[in-house]
Amino acid sequence: MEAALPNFFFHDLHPAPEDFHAEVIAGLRGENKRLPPKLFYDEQGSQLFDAITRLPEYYPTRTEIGLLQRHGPDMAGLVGDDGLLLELGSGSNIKIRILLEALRLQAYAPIDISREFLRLSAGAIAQDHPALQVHAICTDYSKPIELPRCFDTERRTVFFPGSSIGNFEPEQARELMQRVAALLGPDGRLLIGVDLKKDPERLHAAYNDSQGITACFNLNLLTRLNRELDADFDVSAFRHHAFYNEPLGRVEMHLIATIRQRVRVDGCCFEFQTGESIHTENSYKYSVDEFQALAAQAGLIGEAVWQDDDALFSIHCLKAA
Ligand code: AVI
Repeated sequence: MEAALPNFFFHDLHPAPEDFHAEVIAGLRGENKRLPPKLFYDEQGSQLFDAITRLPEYYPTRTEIGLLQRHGPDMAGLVGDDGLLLELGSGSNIKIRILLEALRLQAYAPIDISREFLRLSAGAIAQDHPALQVHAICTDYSKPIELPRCFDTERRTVFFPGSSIGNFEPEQARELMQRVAALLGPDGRLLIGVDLKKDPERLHAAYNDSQGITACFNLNLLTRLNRELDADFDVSAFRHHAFYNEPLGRVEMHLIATIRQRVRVDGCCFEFQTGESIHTENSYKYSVDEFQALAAQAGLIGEAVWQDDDALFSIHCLKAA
């Protein structure tokens, strides 16, 4: 733990590269090859994701920001004063800056797997809010989180924006929300952004942008494996593929091998046929009722839900049942 400013603390619990190794090898060994989406977020991947959030086709970020601007005071009323707010997958800090205008917090704990990105964005919040204790935690929040001991505040809010919950399989999403419910305690609230089901064409455009930034984001995963896991992917021999799988209610992202090839990852060998895919991400879309039913299975009940006029995106406020 190090202090850059008197109110800024950085807790580095980043998983070691060996922790990724087993997941990557197991994912590529299966009959249907897959890689976990959390691997997107190295420094370059976080910057590419930031660029995605500004694309004209990618409506979720600006729509969620609009909801926070419009309903921030109502959210603050439900969350209450002087508590701790944990943000899962904090990334860049645009959304929390809007909430901080409305909330009166004692402490803010952004949690993200991308170390330098987190250090910079959380440090900037600490600088601009000298009365706020900022405890940045670099870790994989898809696993159970050990909170530093300084977090004994009674009132806890978890802010989980961006519809990152949609990147989990519904069963894993339920487990994650169950862990969040235990963290919240009786007075806590979960404020969670959830992308809504909508016209498939709009979804297709959001994940197949005309500038090709989403394609770069997807392909960067292979560059990362080359660098960090001693792999030898020829990145130019794969292409981005994304589509809405309507029966399953999710956008799927894949990397498709354009030629037959053999790749080595950390000494292990993998064969690819032409057209074979590595499934890199699912992004589930939920109606308000579907999401509330999932949250109920995790022991959370809805207190309020906000959505934009075009019904593109929702923010739910949930509390322990
Ligand atoms: C972070 N997550 C919610 C994004 C999404 O929309 O599923 C990641 C993303 N993938 C492609 N574009 C954006």
